[in-house]
Amino acid sequence: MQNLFVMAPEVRAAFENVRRVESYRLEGRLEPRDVDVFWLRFERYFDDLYDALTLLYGEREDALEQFGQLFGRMVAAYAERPDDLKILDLERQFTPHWFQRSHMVGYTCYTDRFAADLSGVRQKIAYLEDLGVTYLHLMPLLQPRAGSNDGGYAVQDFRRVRPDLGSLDDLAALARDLRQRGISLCLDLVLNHVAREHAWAQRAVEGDPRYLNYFHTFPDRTLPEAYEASLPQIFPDDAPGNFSWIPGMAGAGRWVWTTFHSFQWDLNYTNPEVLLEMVEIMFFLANLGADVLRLDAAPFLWKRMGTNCQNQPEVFQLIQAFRAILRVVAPGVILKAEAIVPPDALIRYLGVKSTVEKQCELAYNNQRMVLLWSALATRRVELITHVMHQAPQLLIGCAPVNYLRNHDDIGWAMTDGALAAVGETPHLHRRFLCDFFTGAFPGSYARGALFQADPSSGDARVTGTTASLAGLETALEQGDAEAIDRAIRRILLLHALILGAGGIPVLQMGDELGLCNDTAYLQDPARAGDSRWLNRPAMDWHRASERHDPATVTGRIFLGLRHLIQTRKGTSLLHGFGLFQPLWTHNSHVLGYARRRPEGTVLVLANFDEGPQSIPAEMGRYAGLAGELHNLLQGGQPPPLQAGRLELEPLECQWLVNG
Ligand code: OTU
Repeated sequence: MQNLFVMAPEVRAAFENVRRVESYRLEGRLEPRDVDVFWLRFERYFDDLYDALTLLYGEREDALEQFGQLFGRMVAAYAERPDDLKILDLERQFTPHWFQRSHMVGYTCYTDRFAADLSGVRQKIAYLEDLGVTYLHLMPLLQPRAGSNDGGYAVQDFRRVRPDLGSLDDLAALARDLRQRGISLCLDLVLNHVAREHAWAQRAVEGDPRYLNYFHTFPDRTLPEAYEASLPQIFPDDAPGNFSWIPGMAGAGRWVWTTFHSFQWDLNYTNPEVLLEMVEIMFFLANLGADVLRLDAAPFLWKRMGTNCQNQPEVFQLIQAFRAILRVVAPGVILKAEAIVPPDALIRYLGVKSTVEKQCELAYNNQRMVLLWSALATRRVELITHVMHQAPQLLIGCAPVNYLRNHDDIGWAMTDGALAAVGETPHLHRRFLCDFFTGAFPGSYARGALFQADPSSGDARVTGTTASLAGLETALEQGDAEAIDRAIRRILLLHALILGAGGIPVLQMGDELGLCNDTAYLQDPARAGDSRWLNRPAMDWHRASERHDPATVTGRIFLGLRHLIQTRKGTSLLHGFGLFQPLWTHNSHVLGYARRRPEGTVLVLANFDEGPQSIPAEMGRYAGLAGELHNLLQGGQPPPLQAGRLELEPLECQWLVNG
């Protein structure tokens, strides 16, 4: 067996050979300078790519051939990349931290639920600009399977847009419009699985050996059971287990690996052809004009017996390969890891020491999201402060995506160790959070639902919109003005914390208007079994028309949010490059952290209590703010001080700086 590692000189020689052949082909199609740029980048990222592919596939007889194939496809995709995107690539290579600027503010929505279709989204760009959005994540929009399709995460055809949303041309036109107006487009790369109706899966069912090898399939339960022994269940409620029996598949029927639903078939990345296919889809989306690719379910890409089959070392080699390939062909495009995993695992998706700049540029900050909700329910900040203290500093060149809600559930992913450290009993605290956010706990203002309650483990997750979880739905129903006021304060407090941080804050569609839970999904058989639809309401354009009226609830939320967004954009102190220092404020209700930049420091304080609270005024000096304090969120006014203490209103957030 050959090993690419051992025969590195031969590989280099082969590479030189391919390079000559491909140069010849490239030259017919591109300006000589473009060809030079390609090779410069290829030289720069060759080692990252080579190391990753060698570790993944170096033992295979056909490794060199596969490498040659990949190479040819990179050349072709580069040759096809539109000129305007090539300029953008250059621009972003000169400003590699373009996505770290404090003007970056994201927004996530479903195309149909926001504006009917892609041309509808084009017409709503002004709305996004009004809010201050510069990054738009459109939820999966490629052709999914008919019927239940996990909100589009079961893709049947990666080369087509879902017909009712528009065409590929519409998508390219939207991407162009957004770019012209300074908004980056994020699209999903659903790379862990395909719909069972996808052509690859269909060919596999027919028994085609090439396509059987695109999936993990088994003739009987022996291996699936051995794997199951250490596998968790992602959707225990409606999709128990990790394997599905497909009668008649390849003749006698086979078990197929299906981590999520039985209609989502996991791809087999031990087969380099699968990587090649996905790389082509990545090029396709990049050349359509996507700026950010969201790597859906990234942790699951590689399976290993005896493990939970998440975050395996090969996952990071795959990401390293994807990233190196993109850096050569379309370096203006960055990767976002969708890895809802514990912090020590999450940090690996952003790169740790030796792998810095070889992993994703962005990753969801799931932990922060969960802890903010926990702090809101308990009105206490010990846990979030403790976890912030433990968290490693993010490396330069990558950024968290800070969010409160997305289209999924909230899983109470704090570790038992962290809970024990602040005196909580892990299972009781998680149980409390479920009870609190479903409104079952006495005195709770929240209105949410359970998702995937697993009686065997006692685990459950929660769904609901930000507004409903923050008490707005209950308060509106009761017509209680004070409760409405508190709910609005909670919504703004939480947003002030994702906006008053580094990384990219991303808002969930509807949160800017305080949209509450949507139970209409219960009437639709394709969605009724999935309570995550509760927090995926359709846009309410009537409510949106009230957004500038401060006398309405909608207006108070929208204008409050817009104020936070504009304040964020008005300071360089929230640029992604900064040191993050959590502080203990000597008050269990008041969260505090400092962000330091060469030009100054901002001290963020957040009172999670429903009454006024105060902290020692020396906290400012302790955080590194020497002179008089000014609250950016109050037009630069000094915060109220009383008897040597800094005062915060109920549920107030302050961003303090020196004058
Ligand atoms: C993602 O989420 C998507 O966000 C979900 O909407 C999809 O259903 C799913 O993938 C399948 O495509 O389990 O509860 O660590 O947690 O990939 C959500 C990552 C999920 C997983 C995540 C997954």
